[in-house]
Amino acid sequence: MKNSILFIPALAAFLVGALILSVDAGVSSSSIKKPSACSGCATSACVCTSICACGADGYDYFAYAPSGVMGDHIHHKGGLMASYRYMFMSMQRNYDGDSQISDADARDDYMGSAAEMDMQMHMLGVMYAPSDKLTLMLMSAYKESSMLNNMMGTTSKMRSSGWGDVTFSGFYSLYRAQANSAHFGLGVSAPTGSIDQRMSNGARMGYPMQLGSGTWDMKPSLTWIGQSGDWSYGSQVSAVIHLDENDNGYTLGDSAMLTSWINRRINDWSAVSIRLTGKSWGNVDGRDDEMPTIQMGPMMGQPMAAAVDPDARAGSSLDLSLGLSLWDTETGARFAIEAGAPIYQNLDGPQLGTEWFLSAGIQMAW
Ligand SMILES: [Cu+2]
Repeated sequence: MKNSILFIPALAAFLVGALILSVDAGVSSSSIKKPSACSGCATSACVCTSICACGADGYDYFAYAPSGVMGDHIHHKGGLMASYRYMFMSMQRNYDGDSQISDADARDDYMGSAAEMDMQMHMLGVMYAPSDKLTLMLMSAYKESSMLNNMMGTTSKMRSSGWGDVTFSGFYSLYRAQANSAHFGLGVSAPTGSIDQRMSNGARMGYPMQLGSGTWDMKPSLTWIGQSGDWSYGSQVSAVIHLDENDNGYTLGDSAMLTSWINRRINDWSAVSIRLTGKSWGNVDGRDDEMPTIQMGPMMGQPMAAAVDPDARAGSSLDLSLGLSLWDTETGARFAIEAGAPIYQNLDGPQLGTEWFLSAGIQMAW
């Protein structure tokens, strides 16, 4: 784990270095070559956000959000895109409120505690625009999670893996001008992911180890993107609203997020980014009766550990992340990577806090 902790400052140093170099080199919009796919496009006739005045369909990804942002862009009529994105999140310490607590303290009101958790996601997405106003997106993810538990002095690791929920979204263009644009998104997530992942003893794993929400969910979002010379920037506000109750008797907490980013162009095929994300999410409503409870004593019937406690799930956080984006001006391929960590988190504890996260993906547009 030492290596992973060193990774963040290393990436930060690299990105800051690249940013300084690009500023030193005095890259200006006039020195940026128009991608060849954009050459036939007269600036005055185009209605898009990009510097080359062709937007994503001209394979200039400069105005796109960093890797970790979903639904950040729309396409021109007939535009098609396929994407693969890998996401990783590491949790290594328990929190109560905004302070870290020991694993022993995390067991105070329980018999066990989680000491570590890793989550990985392989996200596949496809986008298609039936018109200039509307872009459709279908997305799902294969998830792999592992959690290290400490139950009265003995540690054990549990794992879950499988496909998560499938989200179908529509993004509607509110306006599009040369320097900025805005769109509204509405996603509907179907409960295709399992909420029945079990431990070797047959009891159901805790809420964060399950693969889906078990409910139909609404995912509204509003995105704004702007651009000025070698800088592009944007902001997105989004929410996840879980509708009714799932088959196991609970509803995951709703969440809301506001994220804002700035990209700095390095040359006509790369950019670096910095992003700040604030989010807040609620506790589980109801409870899964097949998650383990304490079997005797004064706490009988209470959740065995915080991971199976519906009232130890809520929180809020402020995350800082740095990214690098590389694209091919000829083929429409983009590679983007982003990594970050919370600079503040306040959790309904005891609850594992996020240590750092990463997302890396490739997109291909036609
Ligand atoms: Cu797309």
